[in-house]
Amino acid sequence: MFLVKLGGSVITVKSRYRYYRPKAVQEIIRELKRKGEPFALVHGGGSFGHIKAKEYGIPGEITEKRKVGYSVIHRDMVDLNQRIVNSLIDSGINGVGMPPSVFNGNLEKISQSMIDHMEAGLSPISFGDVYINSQESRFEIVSGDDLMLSLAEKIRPSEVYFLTDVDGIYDKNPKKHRDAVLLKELSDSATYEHVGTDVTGGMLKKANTVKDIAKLGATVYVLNGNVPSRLNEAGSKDFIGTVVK
Ligand code: ATP
Ligand code: IP8
Repeated sequence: MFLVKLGGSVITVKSRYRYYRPKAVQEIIRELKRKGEPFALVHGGGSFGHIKAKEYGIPGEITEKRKVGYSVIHRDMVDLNQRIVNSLIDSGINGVGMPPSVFNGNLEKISQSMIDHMEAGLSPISFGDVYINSQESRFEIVSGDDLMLSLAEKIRPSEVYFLTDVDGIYDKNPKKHRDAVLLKELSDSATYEHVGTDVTGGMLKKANTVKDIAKLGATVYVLNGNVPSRLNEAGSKDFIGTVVK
């Protein structure tokens, strides 16, 4: 049993609103299937989530403008989720989309429902989403990385995979610095640059989440989702990516 986060940078083009990358998703699913074990998936928002979240100022207090934003972002995220569910079903996997907003972003409840689905032989796929914080009259965002941590706490998987559009975690942003070095293991001196429209914390948040999941006893692999064959090389000496134990 393993967990996978499909990064928004792989499944969408982050700078182009609602630009989906179906072939990238299909190729990842093919490799996941080859592993031959049950799995749960989480995906990020990419350009279906972050662009409108920034435009409408979500997270934030409930206002008329943000109500429009909430509705649009949730619609777009469910749309992205269902495109991936379609690819899973077309590949013979019993994928089931699970929107966190229906659980008011309660990580414990979402994770439990995902576990129930896995126990019934299904492959749940949840995602970063908007949700209502009714006590504080706010609209919030739960990130896919938060969900991954919560799920790992409950499921205690032996292996967890984070797929992004770069080879792993570098000592600095490889898209800005040509001399960036890929870290085979995490180092505390690494620096992280924020992607323009990202409202949830980017690679810095991911690096911290990865460390927290590894502390639970899992081996965490951060790898390039555009080269999904690496999913099946994890654990070998030829693996290209960052490994955190
Ligand atoms: P989403 O949150 O939408 O799911 P994601 O999980 O795909 O996105 P991002 O938050 O986009 O991941 O993080 C990947 C990006 O982080 C890379 O495209 C890279 O430019 C940037 N980045 C910044 N600093 C670093 C670093 N030190 N190492 C690796 N990537 C970095
Ligand atoms: O991309 C955020 O999830 P993430 C989702 O995993 C939204 O951080 C709605 C912006």
